[in-house]
Amino acid sequence: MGGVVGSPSVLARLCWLLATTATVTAQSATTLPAPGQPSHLGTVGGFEIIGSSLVSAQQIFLGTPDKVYFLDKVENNPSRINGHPTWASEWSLGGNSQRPLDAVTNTFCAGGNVLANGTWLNVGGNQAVTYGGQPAASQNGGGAYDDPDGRQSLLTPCEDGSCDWVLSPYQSLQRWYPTLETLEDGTIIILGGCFDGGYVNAAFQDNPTYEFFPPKGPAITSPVLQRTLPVNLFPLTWLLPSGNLLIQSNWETVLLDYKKNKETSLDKMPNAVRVYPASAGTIMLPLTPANNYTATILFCGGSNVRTDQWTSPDFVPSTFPASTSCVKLTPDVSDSYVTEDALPDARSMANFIALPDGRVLGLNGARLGTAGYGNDSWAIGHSYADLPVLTPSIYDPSAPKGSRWSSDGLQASTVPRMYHSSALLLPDGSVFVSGSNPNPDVIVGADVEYPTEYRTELFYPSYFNERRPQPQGILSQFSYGGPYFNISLDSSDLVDDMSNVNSTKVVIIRPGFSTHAINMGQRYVELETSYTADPSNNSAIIHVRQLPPNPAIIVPGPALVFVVVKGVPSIGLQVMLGSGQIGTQPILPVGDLPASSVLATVNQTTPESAQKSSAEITMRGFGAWELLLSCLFVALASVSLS
Ligand SMILES: *[C@@H]1O[C@H](CO)[C@@H](O)[C@H](O)[C@H]1NC(C)=O
Ligand SMILES: *[C@@H]1O[C@H](CO)[C@@H](O)[C@H](O)[C@H]1NC(C)=O
Ligand SMILES: *[C@@H]1O[C@H](CO)[C@@H](O)[C@H](O)[C@H]1NC(C)=O
Ligand SMILES: *[C@@H]1O[C@H](CO)[C@@H](O)[C@H](O)[C@H]1NC(C)=O
Ligand SMILES: *[C@@H]1O[C@H](CO)[C@@H](O)[C@H](O)[C@H]1NC(C)=O
Ligand SMILES: *[C@@H]1O[C@H](CO)[C@@H](O)[C@H](O)[C@H]1NC(C)=O
Ligand SMILES: *[C@@H]1O[C@H](CO)[C@@H](O)[C@H](O)[C@H]1NC(C)=O
Ligand SMILES: [Cu+2]
Repeated sequence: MGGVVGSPSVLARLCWLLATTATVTAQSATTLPAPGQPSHLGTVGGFEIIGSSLVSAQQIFLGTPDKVYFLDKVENNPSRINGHPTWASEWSLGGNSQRPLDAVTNTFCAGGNVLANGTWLNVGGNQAVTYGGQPAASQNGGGAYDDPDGRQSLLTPCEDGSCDWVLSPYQSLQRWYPTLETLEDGTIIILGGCFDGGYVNAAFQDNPTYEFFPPKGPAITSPVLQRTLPVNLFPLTWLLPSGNLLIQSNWETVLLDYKKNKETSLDKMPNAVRVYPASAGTIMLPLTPANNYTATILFCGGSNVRTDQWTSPDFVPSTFPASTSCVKLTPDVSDSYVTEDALPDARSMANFIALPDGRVLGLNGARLGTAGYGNDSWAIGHSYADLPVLTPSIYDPSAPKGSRWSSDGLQASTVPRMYHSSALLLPDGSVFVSGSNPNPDVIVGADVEYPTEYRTELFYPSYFNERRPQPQGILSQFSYGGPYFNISLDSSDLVDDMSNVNSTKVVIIRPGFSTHAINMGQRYVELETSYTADPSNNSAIIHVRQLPPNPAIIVPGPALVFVVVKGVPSIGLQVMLGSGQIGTQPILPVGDLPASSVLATVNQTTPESAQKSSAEITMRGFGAWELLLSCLFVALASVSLS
């Protein structure tokens, strides 16, 4: 045996390593208090205006369960901080109160995402400007807004009002309109952008490269970004379970193996341009045990603009119809796009939001035109888009083909959400919607068709007013692999019907960083579960597998966990995925999951019936503790043998 397993001392070290890893996991993974019920009722299927933001919501993200963070561009917002207009803020959901934050650089059209340690990174933005969005005389402060050129800033969210943006010690290349995607080790890749700005990119100011945060050496040239001028800004990018990145830019699609700097071309995008400024609605569909965590990306809407048309003097975006076309790609499996049910309304600039029940909410945007604005005679005010689409639509990936999109029962918003709008799933399952500002500076007034928008709404999905499940036993930290854990649902959680346990799902959602019709890093992963149902009181224990042992399926960092019963989600709890540190994540052996079972109906009057049925005992899996114990046993045995 020694020859197969190794020397006793190696074996003992291995077991010690395993023991310490298991102990660290066990220590940090405390159980969170069961979630409660929403604090208020909602107008189901409709919107409610909940207030006015301090800054316009060009970029938003959920930093803590209670706090939404806003980033605007440098402009003349009425709120002030440290002697200049406010360009960043924090919205407390519980208190419905706001706090100005001091983002000092111009975050105009920046990108963002979150590191494995919970700190958010904001990268890029435009040069320093003065009133009206005009370039400032000095790029190093001074002038009307005293705003240095936008580069890299960091914010570690907080619940106590103490946190603010700080400039990063590292500064990337200038990047206006970059995309940020978090990687398996919780670092962030930063792709593309341009040095100066404009409606579309141009060779003289192109930055067709990628780099990393924290830095991993000089920026690397990306051939696909080089080939796809002028429509290579905010390249649509997803980390795939294979560890490759899908990059979609202008009409091209590639897989980037960023570890080897190698790109492989897939088929060209059909029907419409999906990247900015055509700005389709895009999302990775739920990764589930049923699809073996295989990623399919959905692209809908955008605009069918020829590459040479973007810079043509004859091109009038504001009258150019948006597309209804939807296509899907499963890039780890196939090179080819598949036609999907079309959108009910032509739409550019749609935000696609993963709902906890597995459906996708599509909202915001316009029927005509694209992202962008300017002083052109044909612009609507300054807007390059017109005819807002006010009614949301919902996509159900499990519905039969032909009926996956529907706006049935959904009411229109009263607020046009044009260029520079954003949307975000909240822990209570409502969707936070804000922004719209196709203007060079703050422009408001009754005569302005598409003003700088501060009104902020919630959209309430169909489940909002239902009694929410209150699962007990959700862990505060999840590991990649490792032993399963239990959560319990009582009769009320199962809507007094034990059979609802069959459709109960435990899902993890990263709501992402919302800007420019993209929620960077948004992801939905359903965990593998089984159950032991107890007919004596209509309750159930859900046995929940930890994260799949592959951080490319869902990257480390903060996320929300929902337990969904009969399509109704619990209030999402914020948890930490992985170690909570930037770096290679520990991967633990995957523990067995007990088979699902229904306990035998025991007769309350029989004394032995208090005992659990033997079926339940045999179901017990071979978890990490058993592994550890047997490992130690083997180690001790081989030590005493030598
Ligand atoms: C996370 O890592 C970044 C980069 O090293 C660092 O700047 C930041 O302070 C860290 N955040 C926390 C909460 O440790
Ligand atoms: C599921 O995916 C894994 C990892 O890609 C693969 O090893 C396995 O064979 C797949 N299983 C099925 C049933 O397709
Ligand atoms: C756009 O027009 C406004 C008002 O006429 C003017 O103040 C501003 O400088 C113009 N902006 C650009 C970028 O030309
Ligand atoms: C999970 O619950 C089952 C009963 O359904 C129990 O046998 C098992 O020990 C529990 N497992 C853990 C890890 O708590
Ligand atoms: C249901 O009854 C079992 C014993 O029969 C008990 O262990 C369990 O805690 C009960 N569950 C709930 C949610 O009341
Ligand atoms: C779940 O569904 C299966 C198959 O329909 C059924 O046999 C089982 O009893 C159901 N479980 C519960 C708890 O109702
Ligand atoms: C439970 O006990 C009652 C009364 O003693 C009896 O009528 C019933 O048949 C028993 N049920 C089962 C499932 O054994
Ligand atoms: Cu922009």
